[in-house]
Amino acid sequence: MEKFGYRFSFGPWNIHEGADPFGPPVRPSRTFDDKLEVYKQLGFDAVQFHDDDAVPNLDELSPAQIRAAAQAMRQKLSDAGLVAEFVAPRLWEDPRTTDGAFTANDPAVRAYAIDRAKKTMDIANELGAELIVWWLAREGTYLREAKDGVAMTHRLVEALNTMLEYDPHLRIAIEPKPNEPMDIAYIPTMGHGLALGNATSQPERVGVLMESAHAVLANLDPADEISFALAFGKLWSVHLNDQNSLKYDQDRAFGAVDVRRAFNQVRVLDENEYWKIGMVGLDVKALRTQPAELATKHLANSLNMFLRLVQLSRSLDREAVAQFVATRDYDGLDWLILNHLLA
Ligand code: XLS
Ligand code: MG
Repeated sequence: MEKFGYRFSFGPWNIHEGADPFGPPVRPSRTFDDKLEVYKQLGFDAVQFHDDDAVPNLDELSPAQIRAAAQAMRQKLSDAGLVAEFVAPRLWEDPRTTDGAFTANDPAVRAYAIDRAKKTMDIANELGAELIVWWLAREGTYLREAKDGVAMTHRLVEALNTMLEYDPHLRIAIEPKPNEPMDIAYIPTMGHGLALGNATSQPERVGVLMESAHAVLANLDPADEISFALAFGKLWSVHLNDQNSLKYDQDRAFGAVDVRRAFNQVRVLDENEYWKIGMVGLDVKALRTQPAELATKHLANSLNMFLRLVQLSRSLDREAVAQFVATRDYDGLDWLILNHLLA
């Protein structure tokens, strides 16, 4: 498979059982080892981890036990010819974090969140991952009167500072999302993520991860969100997927809803040589109707879509584009692009 120098990743949660808020799992769980086989079969290079994907039940383990478990995972990865792209603290499932983690009103919960994030960094180091991802699932509110928005923003900065101080090397990529599970989240877009990073003690070590569905949920264009972060040298990872308008977070296969929107994400990444910068993460979910034995096609489809779109971006007649732009013939340009995508 010609991958044009790109490296691809996904998380173990992307092979899932199909439960939704209204119904139970529809497919049996697959073991982590079983999932590792899929990575290689489908041509992926790296695994994205939540801290407890790498070290289950880590809250009950000593620091030494955590390190040992992470070392064993690193061995397993290297035996499978894979690497770890990032580790993200899972701060949204523990009963303590019901009302937020870094932005909980209860100081004991905030202390737990920081402690857990430090453990995540230890795990990342043992796995050889260079990146921490901050998906701020419960940092927001259902009621705006419930939290002090100014204080909460400062708390997020303080949490980042504490982490940056705790580990002198790891970089942190903030993954913005405007809603879900919270009604309204504190860091909804790339702009918010970049501003937060810039307010820290070591801005050069804080960047962003752009997820397509999250941008769509914010009613923004994912390619523009990518461009904005790239312009500041801050796009350190992506979660490409798709989303059918402003609904629940769908994590559809990349390009499955809007091929042109997907094309523009790939075009912008490719024009800016993203393959030299970061990995292409595909944060996609199989449709709930998909039978268990067929429930990895969403990953294959997404990877193939990315590669097809790289080819289409590279074969686009750039001179014709320039001509249309020069004459402000944007309807002409529109047809050039549509025709190119339909060809
Ligand atoms: C959210 C992701 C999430 C992060 C990592 O979109 O699925 O798990 O990417 O925490
Ligand atoms: Mg994601």
